[in-house]
Amino acid sequence: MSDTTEHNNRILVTRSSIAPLDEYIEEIRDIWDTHWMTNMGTKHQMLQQELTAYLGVEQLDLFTNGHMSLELSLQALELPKGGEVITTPFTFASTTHAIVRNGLVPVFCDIDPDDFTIDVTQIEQHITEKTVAIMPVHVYGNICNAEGIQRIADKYRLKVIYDAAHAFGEEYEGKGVGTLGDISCFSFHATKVFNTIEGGAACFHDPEMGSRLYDLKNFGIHDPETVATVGANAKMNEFCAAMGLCNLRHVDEEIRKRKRVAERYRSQLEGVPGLQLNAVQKSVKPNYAYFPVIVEENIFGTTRNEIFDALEQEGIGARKYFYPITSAFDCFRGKFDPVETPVALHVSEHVLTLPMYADLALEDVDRICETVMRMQK
Ligand code: T4K
Repeated sequence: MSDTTEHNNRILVTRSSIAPLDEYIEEIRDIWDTHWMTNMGTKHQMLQQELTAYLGVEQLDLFTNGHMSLELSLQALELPKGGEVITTPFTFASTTHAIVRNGLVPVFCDIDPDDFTIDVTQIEQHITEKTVAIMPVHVYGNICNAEGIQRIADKYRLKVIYDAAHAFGEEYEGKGVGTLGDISCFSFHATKVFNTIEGGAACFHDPEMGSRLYDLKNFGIHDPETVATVGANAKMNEFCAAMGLCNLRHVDEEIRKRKRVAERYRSQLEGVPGLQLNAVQKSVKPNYAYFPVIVEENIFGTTRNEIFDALEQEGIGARKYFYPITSAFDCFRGKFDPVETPVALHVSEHVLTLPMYADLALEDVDRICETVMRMQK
């Protein structure tokens, strides 16, 4: 549902970054000459090249959205139907849905209470003879313990597919986060640090994987008379790729501006009893994608929901990313028990993601913090 009207008057959880209109018009001008609007045109090819370099990955392919990059990546791995994929329920619907829509079974592992990514110490207890893969999430841009995950994957010969939807442009120990695992998938949705309106990418090492992914995103068509495999349609069009080319020129500045917003929040909320801020991770170059706060009502004095309502009254649209956890979704009723991941359940019931975007005015950050602090009892 559109909230355009609200958007003009309220502060929402995020606001898309868009390159200057003139720049976009210039970028799409030649589409009117060529009439080439989709099917891996020039813009698609350029964006693919530029992102491969920017993200420091070996290979990258573009998709219509982050979800299709995840869903088709799992399919490209050709995992046996009914195989179990160890993942976390503290994420957006997409992660779990990608597993289920592939005929695979999500097995939910709990999360680390500090950075909300998969708790590596608990992965092995979920491994059975049916386990085929691990699908961790760099939630809020917090990087998973990739070394620990890879050690387990190597020991049990499991594939690792990272949901890196939130982790655009981040580095771990100087290496692009997209290099982790067998495949890492980014989202370029309008709400992300870098957007192509809608879009996504899968990053991988194995060129064979590239061919399979390409087939899956383009009907398995090799040439007009050869359809080699049964594929879907998940191609990024030229208008989205053009938006990506423009936004990529500004993304470093966007991240710098987000850093200012995050620092302003921290200067006012850090150390407040009962408010847990997102972990600052060592060896990680962050992108400041989200600003989550965990509210412990027994210390702070009011609940997450009361703060959410108070912000609403001030015209501030915070969000409860990610409540409910995916194992508690209506569509999975009776299939999973959310209580089995107590940390994820607790965090989802206490988390508030405060507005975060590059152009958020620092005075607005102050107003948001004042509203939160007024609720302290
Ligand atoms: N994995 C993870 C961990 C993810 O978080 C996501 C997506 C995916 C996979 C899948 O990637 P994609 O297939 O989406 O590429 C939003 C986004 O739609 C979704 O991309 C994102 N995660 C999720 C966390 O957030 P909603 O339903 O909360 O979006 P919505 O429409 O309520 O928008 C939130 C706010 O963003 C609005 O209040 C205002 C602002 N906004 C929104 C739109 C659509 C804009 O400023 N411009 C816009 O065009 O899901």
